Amino acid sequence: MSDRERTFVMVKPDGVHRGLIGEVVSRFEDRGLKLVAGKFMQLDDDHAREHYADLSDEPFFEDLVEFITSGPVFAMVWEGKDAVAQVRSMMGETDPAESPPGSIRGDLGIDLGRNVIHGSDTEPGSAEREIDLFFDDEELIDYERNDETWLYE
Ligand code: D4T
Repeated sequence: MSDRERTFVMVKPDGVHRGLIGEVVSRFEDRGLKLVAGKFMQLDDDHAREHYADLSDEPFFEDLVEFITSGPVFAMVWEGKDAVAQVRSMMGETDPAESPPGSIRGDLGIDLGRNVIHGSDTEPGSAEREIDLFFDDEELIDYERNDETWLYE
């Protein structure tokens, strides 16, 4: 049980506009991860800058903020065994063109600046920080999926 953790995931504006929310959600559900929060929202400039604060010195930062605020996003929290690393491996590489077929970005994207999905990185504290930035505690729902006894030994 101690390896169960939560991670933050977001379908970016390109994924929303391309009708990929359902596909992304299905992949995590099918894997056995548990959705504990979800919110369809429009990021404002301040929220975007805070979310991507660690990239603020990058040359692509302003374009990234403009893109992520250009349309709605679907923010989620997923829970399960090693959820942060599992979600990162399911996403593929940052650049979809370098992501293997079978990964979310490898199947659903082609260009670096339109990579469909964000997931917390594996730095300690990253997932918690992002979950706090997008969700209040009462929006995180504790429950048991009724297939958990078949997903976990
Ligand atoms: P996110 O944070 O969106 O899940 O992506 P990654 O964790 O995989 O990668 P990242 O933080 O390094 O990049 C954030 C975001 O910026 C875009 N980007 C990245 C870009 O437009 N140009 C670039 O050169 C890089 C490196 C893509 C993802």
